[in-house]
Formats: sequence, C-alpha cells, structure tokens
Amino acid sequence: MATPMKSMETPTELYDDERTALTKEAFKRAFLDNLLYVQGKFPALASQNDYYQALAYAVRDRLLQRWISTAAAYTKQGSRTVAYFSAEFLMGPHLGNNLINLGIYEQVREAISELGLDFDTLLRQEDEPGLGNGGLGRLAACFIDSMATLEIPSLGYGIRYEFGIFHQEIVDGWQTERTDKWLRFGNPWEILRPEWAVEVKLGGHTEQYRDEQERLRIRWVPGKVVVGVPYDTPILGFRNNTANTLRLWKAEAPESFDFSTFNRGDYGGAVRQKVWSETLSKVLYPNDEQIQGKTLRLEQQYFFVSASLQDMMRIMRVQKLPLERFHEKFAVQLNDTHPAIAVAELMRLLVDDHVMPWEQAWDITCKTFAYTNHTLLPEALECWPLELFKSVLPRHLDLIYEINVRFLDEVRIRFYGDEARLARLSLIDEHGERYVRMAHLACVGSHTINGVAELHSELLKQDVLRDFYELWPHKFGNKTNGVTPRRWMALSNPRLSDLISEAIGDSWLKNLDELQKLEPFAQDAAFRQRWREIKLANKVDFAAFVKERNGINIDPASLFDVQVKRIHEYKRQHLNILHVIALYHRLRSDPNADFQPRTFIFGGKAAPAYHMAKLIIKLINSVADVVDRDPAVKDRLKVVFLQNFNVSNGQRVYPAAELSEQISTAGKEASGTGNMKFSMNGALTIGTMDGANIEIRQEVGAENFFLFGLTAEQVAQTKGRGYRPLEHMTAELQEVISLINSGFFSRGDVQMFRALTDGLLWHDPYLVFADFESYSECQLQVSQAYRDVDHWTRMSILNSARSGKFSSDRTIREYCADIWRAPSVPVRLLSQEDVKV
Ligand code: Z16
Repeated sequence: MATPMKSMETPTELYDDERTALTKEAFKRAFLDNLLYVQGKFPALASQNDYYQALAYAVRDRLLQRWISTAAAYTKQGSRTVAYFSAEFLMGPHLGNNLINLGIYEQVREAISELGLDFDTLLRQEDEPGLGNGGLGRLAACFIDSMATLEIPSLGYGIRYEFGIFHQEIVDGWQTERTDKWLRFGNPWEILRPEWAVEVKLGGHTEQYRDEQERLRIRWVPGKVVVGVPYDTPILGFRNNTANTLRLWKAEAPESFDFSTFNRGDYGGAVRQKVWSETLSKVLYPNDEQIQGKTLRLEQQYFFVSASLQDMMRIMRVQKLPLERFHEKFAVQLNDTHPAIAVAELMRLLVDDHVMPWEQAWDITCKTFAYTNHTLLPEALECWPLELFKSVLPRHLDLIYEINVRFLDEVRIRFYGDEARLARLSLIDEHGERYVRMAHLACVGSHTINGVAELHSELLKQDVLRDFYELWPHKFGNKTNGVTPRRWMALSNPRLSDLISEAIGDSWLKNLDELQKLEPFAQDAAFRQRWREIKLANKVDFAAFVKERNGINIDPASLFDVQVKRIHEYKRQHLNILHVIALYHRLRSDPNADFQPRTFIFGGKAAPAYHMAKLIIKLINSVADVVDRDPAVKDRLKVVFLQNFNVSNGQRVYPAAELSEQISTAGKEASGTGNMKFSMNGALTIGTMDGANIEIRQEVGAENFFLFGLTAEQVAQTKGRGYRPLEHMTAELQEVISLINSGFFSRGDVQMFRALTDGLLWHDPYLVFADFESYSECQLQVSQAYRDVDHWTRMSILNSARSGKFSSDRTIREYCADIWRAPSVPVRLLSQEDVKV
C-alpha cells in the first residue's frame, strides 16, 4: 500500500475510476463514504435527510466527471454556445432525473435497498428547486435537458432565488401562502464559483467626461453596486457524456462598500447595505401572467442579465476571442421580455466599456439575440414607468432613446407620413403616463421572434406584434413547445415506460417519434389489457397519495378527470367547476340516473394578489366539501383539490390521469405544455381550439380528441358584436348559478361567490357561458366513450403513440436549425490518462 505522504508528493491521478464507477458496489462504498466524510454522520444516527444528502453527493461525484469532460471538449473546440436567458427555471427534483440520465436508476435503487433503506423515501427528501411560476419556467428546464441530450453547448442563465414559488396550503378552502425555504438543508447539486463573481451597478446618474484621447464620453455613476456570485448546477444529457451548466446568480454586498461604511463606524449602515444587496435574489415574484411593475423586479432582471453578459465576456477573454465576435461565439435566447434589458446592456458594455462604435455594437447586438414571446394577454406585456426605469437604469434609458431614434428613422422612411404607426412602434409608450415597452425593445434588438404554438405565432403576427410583423416579416416564426420525455415519462411513469420499451425497444426516449411503432399495438387485446392495468396501478398509487394528503378516499375505478395548472380566469377552472355543479344537480334531481362515476382533480396556485383566482379555489374546495359529505352522490362524484401543485406532484398526477382538461378561451393560452404531458401518458384531452391543443388534435387525430367551444375567430367575432352572457343562459346553467348564489356551498353565505357569479353574468372577457353548453355536451360524449373500455384504451394508446412531436428535443432541434445555428459537440469521457496533473 502506498504511504499517504508518497501519494501526496506525486499526485498523478485527478480522479479514480473506482471512486466514480457506476457499479452497485462502488456506489454503496461512495454512499457510505459520503455519509461519514461529507455529512459527518454515523449510520445509526443519520436521518432520512442525511441519507438523501449522502446519496445526492455520491451521484454528484459521478456527474462531475462528465462535467469536466464537457468543459474540456467545449474549451478545446471553442464551440458556439447557446445562452438561454430566463428569469425562471422550474427544475423540479434533480436526484431521480440524474439517475435516469446516467442510466443507473435501477442499480442505485437496489444498492440503497440492500443497505436496508427505502429508496423512495430518500427521493422524497429533496426539496424541489421551484424557481419558476409555471409553464414558462418549466419550459426552460425542459429545454436545457434537451440541449444537453442533443449535445448542444449551452448555458442556462438565471437567478438563484433564495425563496422560490410559495408553498400553497389550503386552509378552510382558501389558498394561503408560505415561504419556500428550499435551501434550508443545503443544495448538493450546486457548486459555488466565487472566483467568477461580477459587479453589477444600479441607480445613480450619468455624466459627461473626456477620456485620455479627449473624446467626449458618458460615464454612469451608480448609486449602488451589488456583486453577482454564480452557482453552477450540472445538467446531464440522457445517456451521453454531456453535462452542461445552469448558472444562477446570487446577489451579495461588495466588501469594499461595507468597509467604507464600517470604517466610519456606521455598523448599521454596513449591515443595511448587505441586507439590501441580498434582497435582489431573495424571492421569485409569484405572478405568472400579470406584471406588477415593482422596482425590485426590474432590478432583479437587470442584475442577472448584466452578470450573465459580463460572464460571457469573461469566457471570451479566457478563450482569447475578440469581442467583435461575440455573436459568433454566443446565441442568446430571451425567454419572454423578462431578460429584454439585455439588448440595452450589451450595447452599454460594448459602447461605453469597450469603446466600440455604435453601428458595430448594434450589428453585434441584433445578431446575438432572439426573442420568444409566451403570451397574448395584454396585461402580461411588460411596460416600465419611465421615472421608475430611469431611477434604476439611468444610462440604459439614454441608450434606449438612442436606439429608438435610429429605429423610428428607419420606420419613417419605410412608412412615409404614417405618424400613428410611429407612435405604435415606438419603444416608449406616450399615451398618458410614459412607459418603456420591453417587448418592443426585444423585437428591435433581436434577429428572430417566435411564438410557442402555431396559433399563437399567427396571432402574434395579426395582433400583438402586428406592426413589427409588417416591418420585418422575415423575423417571425413559430417554435411549438415540447416537454422532456425523460422526466415526464421515464422518471414519472416507469410502468408505462417499461411496457413501451418492451414493445418497441428503448430508443424512443431519445427519438420520441418512434412511439409511432406503438400504433399496431392498439389493435392487440393483450397489450390493451396491460395498458389498462398500468393506468389502474398508477391510479391506485395516486389514490393513496390523495388519501395521505387530503384524507379522502377516491375510487380508482372512476374516471380520473384532471385540471392542473396555474389558476387563471382565462384557463377557466370555473367552467370546469360549474359543470361539476351541474352534474351534482343532475344526480340530486335524479338519483337513479345512469352516471359514469368520476373523480375531478384540480391543482394549481393563484397569484397571491389575484382575488378572483383565489375565489375560484375556494369554490372548488367548497364544492368538494359538499359533494364529499353528500351520501346521495357517494361513489359517483368526487372533487379533489390537490394542494401545492408543483413538479413533484405533477410527476404523480399525469401518469394517473385519464382525461386532461385544456379548456382555455380560444386565443388566450399561448401553448400549454401540461396538455402534452397528459397526452404522452395516455390521457385523452377535452379541449378548445387553443394553443398547442390544436396541434395535439392534429397529431392524435380528431377522433381521439374531445373538442368543444368557440374558435379564436368566433371568440373575436362574439366580442366584436358585444358579448352578452345572458343570451347563453340555459335552464341548467341557471340552476347552477342559483345554487351557488343561494349559499348552498358557503354555509348560507349568499355573498361569498357573488364577485364570481356577477362577473360571469355581466362582464366576462373569457366567455364561460358561451362555451358552457358545448362543454357539457362534450363531457357527455366523454362519459359514453369511457364505457367502451376497449375503444377508450385504443384512443389512449394512440394518444401516446402519436405524441412524438411534443418532445422538447424536436423543439430544440428547430431552434438550433432556424435560430441558433449551433452545431452539436459530442463529448468523450476523459480517462485518468487525460487528466494526469
Ligand atoms: C408563463 O408560464 C407563460 C406565459 C407568460 O406570459 C408568463 C408565464 Cl410565467 C406560459 C403560457 O401561459 C403557456 O401557454 C406556455 O405554454 C408557457 O408559458 C411556455 O411557453
């Protein structure tokens, strides 16, 4: 045996293949080592969380080897890199996903159980990083998974919020919010990189000065400075050697600032400075489609964007690339307008800090950025009051004015004499109070603009961004969203995934179009039987989970009808619950009616200040409560509101779902991505012609999809004529509204739901009544179809078999081909030989 001193003197092995081997035995050894040497725990005294941490560190060791190999490959090749800028990354738990991607899920499960521990209990210990609100943040997570799987060099850039999306608890039927302390027990998946910290300026003013060459220049004198410290999380590709990076910024106080105050004896001031700095990355704003216009939010956006662009410039320095080639080295995708300030910030860095001529800097900027829009709701378009903007970013406001002057000059020539068009296109909204329009900044500074589903991209061109489309039609395109089948099938639905692999082999996880090979199995009675058994087993698991969480029994033999997503009027959870009340009413009126038993499952968070959304939650819970206590409908109708819908809960619910509710008012949901997760897992959709529903129906076939409601065009016409809800009132709908208003669901309180019912009756922008009959009728067809078990199973198999398009791998391939022009760079795993020190 080598003496310790000897090996210290000649450290030739950077890592030991034994230490990070993927075998069961090596893994057990690593787990126990971590428990002792990292957690400092003796097995008999360790908690489940200590075991989880040890397990996570053992997995992390195995991922670091890939990470180093990836960094080496990218550095050596100086590869073109995608930088995905997003204020949100809704990652969900890492452990299970990393095991799937490494291909060691089963070995590790066995290793852990051979050590006498319960693997599922350990998986559940992980506090998921909920650094996003919903679809947009989860899309970013699916995208970085797909980029790693497709071996595209990429960096995800965002904010390391100390508190992610709030934890939702239902108290007396109402939503209450609790802080999400996800970092409480530490985060084994991240690595702090203090050596790459950067300074970010905020506030203050600008002034003119002459540089050494007597040139007149502008200087930004900031009011405060914060330090951005990067925390890196490796993002594994699926069964390859790629480990890309998610780089999230934490805000800290610069030491120099503290010291000057501290030295003056102002301890309080020094502490305040530190506290203020850290508030920048303290908490995620919990609003999805409603902007709040808070100073801190703009500061957060600028903070992570500036830190990221500076970091990219550091990478260029390290790789000895001149800044003139910034757009060749990097393709930056702006995930909505949240990072749109990047357009002005890159100009500032190039023009002010690097003394580049304006025209050249602008050329580089426009060749760098591409912008994805995620919404058609006008209230979700970010506009910052000019005064607020100026107080946070005085230099950027001047730069935006300059960009605007040059831009409007171009428009003036193209559209001679069209003053109204100039006002509509301007980066500054001047009707009344003045605002900076972030979507306009994003459009002007990007070479490509895309929507997230066919219909959405069309409506952007016709409606929201029409003037930009008329100016630059070539910039516009569509990239229909997708989701990663690794998390949303392999990890969350192992039973179904195993059956599929048994039938068609396992390459479908890398090439989801291969699910087509399942189609013939829809005609195979034995296969259908197994398909049904799996759905039932998933429903049984889910029922146990509901029992544990909500204390109520749901019947796995009933139809599981699910609507999980953020609560919003445009998503129309109220349409769903009104229909549930109608069913309840039917059962009460005719207790012997022929009735397909159903369990209605709801889940989702409401923005804390969105009162109507919170009232909808209360109504759902109130109906759930009454229905649960009414013996007359027992076993036939159940309503469940699943608390705190998040990624982990999503992983439980999609595999158990049979009917997917995608019932937004047509023309309002940009895409939806939950709709895809359901369909892949064999649920049928009841949905409107909205977002990606249209493409799902197109793929799975109209005969395997339950369509109802007005089209986007009909919605627009109806509104154009003046929508009058009462014209759509039916006897049944009248009963439903009366029942609610009578206080039946609110212990006699006739006022409780008035804001909701009055809204629907008198001024409803989402046309609930207009679609109610069509929806009820369609639900009747669902119930009938469900009774023909074989027919339903065939439809279910075909939904899954035809969902290949909705892999985020397909989406990312399209971004690479049409927007980023980023080739893949395969990674070879470095061996001991390569890394001799
Ligand atoms: C969000 O999740 C979305 C849009 C938006 O403006 C803000 C947030 Cl936080 C969603 C869309 O509502 C949804 O239709 C889409 O599928 C998703 O973004 C991803 O594109």
